[in-house]
Amino acid sequence: MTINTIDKQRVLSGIQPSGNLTIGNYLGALKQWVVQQYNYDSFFCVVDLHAITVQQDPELLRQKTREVAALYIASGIDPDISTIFVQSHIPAHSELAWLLTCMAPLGWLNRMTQFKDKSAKQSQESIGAGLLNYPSLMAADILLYQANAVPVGDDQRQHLEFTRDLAQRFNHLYGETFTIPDVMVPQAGARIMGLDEPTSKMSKSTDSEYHAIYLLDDGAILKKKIMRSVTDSFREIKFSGKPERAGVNNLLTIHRAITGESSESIEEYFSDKGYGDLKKTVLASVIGVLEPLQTEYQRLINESGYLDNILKQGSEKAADVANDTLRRVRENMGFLMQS
Ligand code: AQP
Repeated sequence: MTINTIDKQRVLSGIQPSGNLTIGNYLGALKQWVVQQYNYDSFFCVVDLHAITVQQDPELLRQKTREVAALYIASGIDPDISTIFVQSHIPAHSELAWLLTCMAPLGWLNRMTQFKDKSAKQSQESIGAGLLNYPSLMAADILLYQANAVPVGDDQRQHLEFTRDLAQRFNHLYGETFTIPDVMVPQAGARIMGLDEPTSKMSKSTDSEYHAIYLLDDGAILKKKIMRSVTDSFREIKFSGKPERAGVNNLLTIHRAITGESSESIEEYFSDKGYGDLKKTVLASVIGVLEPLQTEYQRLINESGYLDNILKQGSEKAADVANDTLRRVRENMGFLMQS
């Protein structure tokens, strides 16, 4: 059953303002949002409520929230076409997250890879319950907007499956309420790995200096990071699933995701070249995509009132849809409705 009444199918996605956005966020998420906004009724939020599942500095969180919203637009999300908003501006997210938390089986939550990975980095005493409940909040984000599809990188696939299972469970218990969303993972760039440790996902909250390519890194820093990236001693430039070849594979993956060229033509191009050439070519393609993005970012972050206006308009539109769903959820669950 599709609850959307509009002609276009709807998508929803978001990024946490938990640090500097990486080329992984761009290639795994933003780049495909830009293309899809013309075909779908698109809602893109800055998921600040997710960011606080690990401790954030309040001033930095505020700053990064604006920065992420500006990067959405600088990457090509058109606020005249897509709805851009901040998650915490819509209280319905927190409320539905609680309602879903109450029916999310602990066994399902405990199986989530992201929870296992992130909690392994902290002591038992310092892990907040929000980290465990992160997937219920993500389910609330998606289900509030009756999204038909969710464009995410491969790392979020498990959370999407969780959302689908929870929505089905809810519909079974309380009657048809939510659209069951499909996952949409890009073919190239679905999982970009750390430059310094190519068997781990590139993440914005990893501290190591040479781990991530940030969207706002300048040319000199990009050069330093890419030229120092981990490769191997095989001297063969080919895509490969082998862990010992992960560094070269990652550089090739970044290049393919940016240029859209086929794997075959990339391998052919590098067949008579060395790792130094590979790094220089990847550097050029990264700079080619980041330079115009950074210019646009600087232009709009300095335009007084522009961003706040976009976020205000976005949250008004988002609230209409979210509150409508929440009203139906409350009614179906048996809460006493106010007259
Ligand atoms: N390395 C990646 N490769 C491909 N896609 C990625 N995404 C993130 N990293 C990669 C995609 O970006 C979107 C937003 O992610 P997020 O910030 O909400 O959460 P995350 O997946 O946990 O991203 P990070 O960078 O690893 O953040 P931290 O370090 O704060 O946890 C998602 O669509 C994701 O797939």
